[in-house]
Amino acid sequence: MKDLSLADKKIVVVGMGLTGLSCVRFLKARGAQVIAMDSRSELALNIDVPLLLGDFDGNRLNKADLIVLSPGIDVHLPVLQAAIKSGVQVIGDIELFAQFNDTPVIAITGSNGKSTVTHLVVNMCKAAGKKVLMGGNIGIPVLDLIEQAADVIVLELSSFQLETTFSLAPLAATVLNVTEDHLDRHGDLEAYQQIKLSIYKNAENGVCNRDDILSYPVNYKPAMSFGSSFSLEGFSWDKSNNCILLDQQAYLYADSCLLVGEHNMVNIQAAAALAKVAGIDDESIKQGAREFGGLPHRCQTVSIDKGIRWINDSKATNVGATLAAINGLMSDVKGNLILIAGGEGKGADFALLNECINESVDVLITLGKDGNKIKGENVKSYSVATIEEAVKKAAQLAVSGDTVLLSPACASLDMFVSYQQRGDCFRDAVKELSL
Ligand code: UMA
Ligand code: ADP
Repeated sequence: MKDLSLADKKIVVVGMGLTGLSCVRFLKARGAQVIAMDSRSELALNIDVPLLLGDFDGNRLNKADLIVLSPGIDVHLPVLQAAIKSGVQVIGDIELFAQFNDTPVIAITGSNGKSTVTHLVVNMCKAAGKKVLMGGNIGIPVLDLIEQAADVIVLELSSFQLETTFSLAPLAATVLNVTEDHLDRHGDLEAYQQIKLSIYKNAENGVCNRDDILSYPVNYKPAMSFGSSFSLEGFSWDKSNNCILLDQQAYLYADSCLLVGEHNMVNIQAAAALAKVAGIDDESIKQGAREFGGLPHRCQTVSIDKGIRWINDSKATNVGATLAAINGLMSDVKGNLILIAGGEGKGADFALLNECINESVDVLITLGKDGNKIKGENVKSYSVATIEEAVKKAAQLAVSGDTVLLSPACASLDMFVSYQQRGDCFRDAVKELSL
């Protein structure tokens, strides 16, 4: 481990969620003088450092040697900008990790597919017999990994995390795709895109999506590329034979894999390219890909009842994910497609989704704060108040051969504590139907 001294440094950790708590543990263990802050007015925590609740204390922030910010807190808050102006450095936990870690890192970002690709890469490394750790936005704070011995660490990174990361130098890195997300936080698409692309800055091997212009850096030579189209070089997709190709040669047939949908074939390519440039052999890559069945709440079939397929894609929290679900599943939809969508729109533009609904969706059921922005012309549309009501409505309308897809294109936080809770409610309501 690199030996940078934190002893006696005055460090303020802002935000006492998973990240903040891991930062406090890490910094305390290295002898720093830590103060914790959280804007909640009440919070009972078992931590051995002063905890300041309520409005962030500008005086304390300005006097710090370093501020470590949680990803959910906007670095543009005036009180943080004032501290930066007065010369205090603000970093996130990933930056702190980067300064102390010396295990090779494979880093994954993108608007959609991060968790799926992270798990795929982990599976591929495991198949090769490597000791592999996984962390970051996936739900495991990176500083909790740093003491553990490993051959490789696979990190899922969000734009919130990358915004406060400056010196991470991954062995392999990718931006899977860039479509509108988190614009309420980053302001506009360009700002969000630039934060995502910063993952390539110090990367030894960049792995890029040829078919997604926003995620492909200008004047950059990737180590490998992937995409949903055919290509002479790198990983590509042969749609007529349902096969992933490498340098034009058959590499992996879709029907040998548990994952389904064209977007997942792109995810497998991305993971394979990352693993390959990180030195994993082809047989292990293929084995890791074949055996991965997908994560809950991502295009997951929760029931097939009376010939109706019910799919939970609650993790589709932005327009790009819902477009991928509709387009990726269309070839398997035999009857009507009934879409349940809506929630907290995060400032997104729904025009592309509404076009896709016109073309591919037969019945639209909307709910939530921004549900009324999701529309289809000449598409039977219903507005409901709850997921349970949406499921009941869909059950009244569906017949054998139809597919009911919950793919909200919105965050869940206007109605649920998480996308998991939204997906679980959907699954439970579907189960109720057959009782
Ligand atoms: N807080 C404040 N003031 C604020 C906002 C929050 O004090 O203005 C406090 C809250 O009271 C709370 C703490 O900050 O005590 C929460 O911090 P956080 O929101 O950064 O959440 P963590 O628990 O630290 O979890 C974070 C990521 N959360 C976010 O980026 C919002 C988790 O990603 C990640 O798994 C975890 O670190 C470990 O790395 C979640 C997420 O929703 C899954 N990510 C977004 C996404 O995937 O779209 C980016
Ligand atoms: P993330 O971690 O980036 O949110 P997930 O793997 O959890 O990504 O998938 C989130 C949503 O995005 C799911 O609804 C899933 O069906 C969809 N999705 C997965 N891979 C892709 C992709 N390559 N392109 C577009 N959407 C995708």
